Amino acid sequence: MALFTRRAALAGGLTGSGLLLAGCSQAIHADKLNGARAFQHVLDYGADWTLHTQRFLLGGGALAREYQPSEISRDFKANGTLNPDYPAYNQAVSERFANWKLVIDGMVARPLSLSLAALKRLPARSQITRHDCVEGWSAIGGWTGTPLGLLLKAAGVQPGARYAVFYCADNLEGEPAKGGDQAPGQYYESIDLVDAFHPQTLIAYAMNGQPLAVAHGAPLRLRVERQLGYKQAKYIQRISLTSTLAGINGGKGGYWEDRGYEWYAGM
Ligand SMILES: Nc1nc2c(c(=O)[nH]1)N[C@H]1C(S)=C(S)[C@@H](COP(=O)(O)O)O[C@H]1N2
Ligand SMILES: [Mo]
Repeated sequence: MALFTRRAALAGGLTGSGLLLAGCSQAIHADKLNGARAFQHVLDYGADWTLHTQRFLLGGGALAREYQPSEISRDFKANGTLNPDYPAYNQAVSERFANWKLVIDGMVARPLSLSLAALKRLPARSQITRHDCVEGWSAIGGWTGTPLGLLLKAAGVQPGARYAVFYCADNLEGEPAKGGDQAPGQYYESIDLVDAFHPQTLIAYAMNGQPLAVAHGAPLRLRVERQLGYKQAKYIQRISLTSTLAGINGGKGGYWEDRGYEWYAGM
């Protein structure tokens, strides 16, 4: 019953977001994305996203619990990097991320480079969920963003791809790498394609109705709601599809995983 209600709510929400599609192809031209062709897939996908969601749920994929607006935590602690604070990032903050690009590459048919504005014109989803950090605190927050599955569908997942790897702008140990490259100490994360296509997995740009604050990962962060806090990569610059995590930094699929944490941080 609870599942059915949530499913109905989800379908309703997504139908509503379908109304945004009209402005979508314009956005594509304005931002000179990789031609409108790739984004026809987003449009198509938006149209049958409800179907995908229902299939997913009927297939047994559970949704993380969602909360009411009244349950949102007044004080959502920020953790890990609170500000990448280096010249290129500070410049981006001062431009309100007008020139920030989200790159989607690796094992995709059509690599994408999306501005924040282009991302915001795509169908969005909002959800209120609980974030659990292994350090022993939790907080409930509202997130709005683009379903990752929709972006990956637009990029075209190549056969053999198994993981989505998220490259962040912050380096916890040294000089930050540029534009989504890797360097020792650079924060990164990864999830499998089942979680990547989960309907609650978002590339979030807003928290509690406001643009994401720097402390919470501006301009873009991952929400992968069935997993713990360290999987929720902040400051995302690049998402790359790969068949293996070997060869990426420590090879364990994430900054904390390389330092001993579980790769699958299920709750
Ligand atoms: N890029 C980046 N992402 C990150 C971290 C980080 O240090 N850098 N810390 C992780 C941890 S341990 C947690 S609990 C959450 C904290 O998110 P918040 O600052 O929005 O609370 O972000 C995760 N994602
Ligand atoms: Mo955490």
